[in-house]
Amino acid sequence: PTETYFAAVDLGASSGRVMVGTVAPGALSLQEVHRFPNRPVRIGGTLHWDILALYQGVLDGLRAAAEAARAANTRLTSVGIDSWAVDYGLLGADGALLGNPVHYRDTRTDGAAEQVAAVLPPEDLYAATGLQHLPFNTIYQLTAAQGSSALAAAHRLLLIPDLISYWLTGEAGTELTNASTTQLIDPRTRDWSRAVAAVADTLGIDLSLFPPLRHPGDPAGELRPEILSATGLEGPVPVTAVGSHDTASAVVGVPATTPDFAYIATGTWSLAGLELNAPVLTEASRRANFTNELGVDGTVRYLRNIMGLWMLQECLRTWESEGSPQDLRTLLDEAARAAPLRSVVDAGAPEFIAPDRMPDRIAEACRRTGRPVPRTPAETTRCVLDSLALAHRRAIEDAQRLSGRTVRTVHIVGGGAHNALLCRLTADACGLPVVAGPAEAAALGNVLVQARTAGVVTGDLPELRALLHSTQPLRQYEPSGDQAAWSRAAALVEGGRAEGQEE
Ligand code: LFR
Repeated sequence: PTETYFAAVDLGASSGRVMVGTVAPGALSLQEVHRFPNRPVRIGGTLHWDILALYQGVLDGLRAAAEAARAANTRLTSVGIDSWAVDYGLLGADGALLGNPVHYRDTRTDGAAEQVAAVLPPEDLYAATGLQHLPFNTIYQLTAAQGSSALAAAHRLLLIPDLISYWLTGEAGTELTNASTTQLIDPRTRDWSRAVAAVADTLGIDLSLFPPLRHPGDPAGELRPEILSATGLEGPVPVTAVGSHDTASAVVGVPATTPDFAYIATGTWSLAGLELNAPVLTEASRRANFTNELGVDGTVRYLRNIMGLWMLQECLRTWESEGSPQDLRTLLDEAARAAPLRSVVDAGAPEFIAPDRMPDRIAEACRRTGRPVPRTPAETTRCVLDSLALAHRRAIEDAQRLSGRTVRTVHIVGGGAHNALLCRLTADACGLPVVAGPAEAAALGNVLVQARTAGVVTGDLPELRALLHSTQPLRQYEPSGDQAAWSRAAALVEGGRAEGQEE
């Protein structure tokens, strides 16, 4: 057949999936062959990832991918793996996993930022790594893990996609886009930061635990014989390094047709910003809490983390546990009719990172800032979506100001592209047209990098994006509504932030 088949493993904070991407000249399609829940487990007061369940989900997915390829009389050309960032597993001298990876939302990092700041001031850390301050950056996790028996026994540290890749192939590497979220990488050299390395000993961080860096498009081994027999795949099947940070793959998956775009990768998080050729490491950028994560093909993902649909997911979970489960569709319909911009909170605030009691915490934030407290689930939902739209607007404004670039189109990719209300409110808040889709941008970006490595597609990011634009269903939202009302609401959130916590 003229079609080539690729498997994309995409692990998100609430579910994992294995997709089969089919690529032919001028054609690109994606089929979900397996989706499985990602259910973190709290044990002994610590929140963990159930990494073995995720691994099993990957194997089941690869088996389904093998069937899909067989049904089309072909084989998989390669496999690519991406997941959320910053978290890692530790391996002992014999290669055994030393405990379940700790979830980035766990509170073990409380206080770690102060410890790091005492050794490397925040200004210097930002100048060296360009990473926005998030309490869970790997540098803080490693600082917090100091003295733990697992870290003491560790011979190797693998970021989540690298860990899955290692189990599938037996080969270890540290993929660069994801490594850039550790806060141990210099975005100018795209290598380990010398400034951080100089203080690593003092912080108890052993950089030699990381296997050598590899880049999107690099070979990452071949599926081991026992994986082939467990999944029914016909070997050899290479694993190709992709943008293994899901957001890096999602940015590849933005179907932009011009360079003057901003993107918002929506899902558990909203990652809103620009694609740049060089990092912005100014003090203004640090104060605005903008990050310079590394992207595919030498790019920089200049963006801010915004709470995203996590706030709504957590509300739904709370309502359900309180015995009043809500139907999301009905809730969104009601929220669309609810009074606009009545209650707004700062959807960039770290106070919303931790799980549990989300409706109460939103109500508390409204109360604290003198906003009307949402009374119903629909009003809370409207508050979350208005607040996200405002945070999107602020991120895109700040990104332009700090980078000197101008944005004419906003692309919403990821799960939130299905949320028509969120897309419409974002267009209104930004006063810019929004192009929504594809929802599976991360898997598509993953597939495209594999396909280019295999020689099935050619070109730089604009060519890959042109293929997305011509093959994926997209929806356009034109801005409407009352710009002045959005500006007033933005000023209110801004005021609340000035009085409240620093970002
Ligand atoms: C999105 C994401 C974000 C990262 C967060 C934590 O899935 O990868 O980019 O900041 O999860 O890892």
